[in-house]
Amino acid sequence: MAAVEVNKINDHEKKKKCPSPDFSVKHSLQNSWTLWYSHNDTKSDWAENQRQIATFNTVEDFWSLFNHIKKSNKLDQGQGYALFKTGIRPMWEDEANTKGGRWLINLEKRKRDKDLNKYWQEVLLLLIGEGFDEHSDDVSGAVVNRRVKGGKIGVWTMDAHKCLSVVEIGRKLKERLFIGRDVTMNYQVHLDTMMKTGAVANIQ
Ligand code: MGP
Repeated sequence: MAAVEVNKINDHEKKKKCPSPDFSVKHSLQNSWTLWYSHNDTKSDWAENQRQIATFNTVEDFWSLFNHIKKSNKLDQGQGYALFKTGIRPMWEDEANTKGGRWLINLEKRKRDKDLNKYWQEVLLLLIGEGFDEHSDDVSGAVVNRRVKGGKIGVWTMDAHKCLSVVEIGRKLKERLFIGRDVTMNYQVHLDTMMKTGAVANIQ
């Protein structure tokens, strides 16, 4: 058989075995997520500075959003992003957060410039991929902030009294982000934070 014909048959066989992928098919996430943007404008109320940017529920829509927004370590001082399950506001007062708390990861300035966005991306993948396994339902969202002194990422859990869940979520974060001794990470109960800021009156 002529070489050209053999090649034609091979091409035909390859096409049969490996049909070209259908790029119009999107891959659904278990939850729908909403991205928020915040800025520290002391002239207006804190809640008014939280703005919804977009909502997505597929892997592809997540990446097209993430790849098109400013990187978290390039935000201006006082700005931040939050990603929460759709319907939950990124604030203590939301019903889903009132009993909760957050794992807070603090990065000093130099580490912020180098690693903040890398950590944030990993946290987002943990959230949308339900990477906290059976404890994923206890997570409401996460927040990243760029501050003068450094940067911080908070992973918010819905019930600070669910000790096992809180510990496992923290353990997973440490493991996936390769948190070392140069990064401080601790769990803060929202109610305590609210007491300190005087905001507790708003939810009683
Ligand atoms: P922040 O933005 O979380 O911390 O809270 P920042 O700016 O890094 O400063 P820090 O030194 O306090 O860590 C700053 C302030 O925003 C708080 O003191 C509150 O007044 C307000 N604030 C923050 N959060 C997350 C909330 C919230 O959920 N609800 C309300 N009402 N105010 C909030």
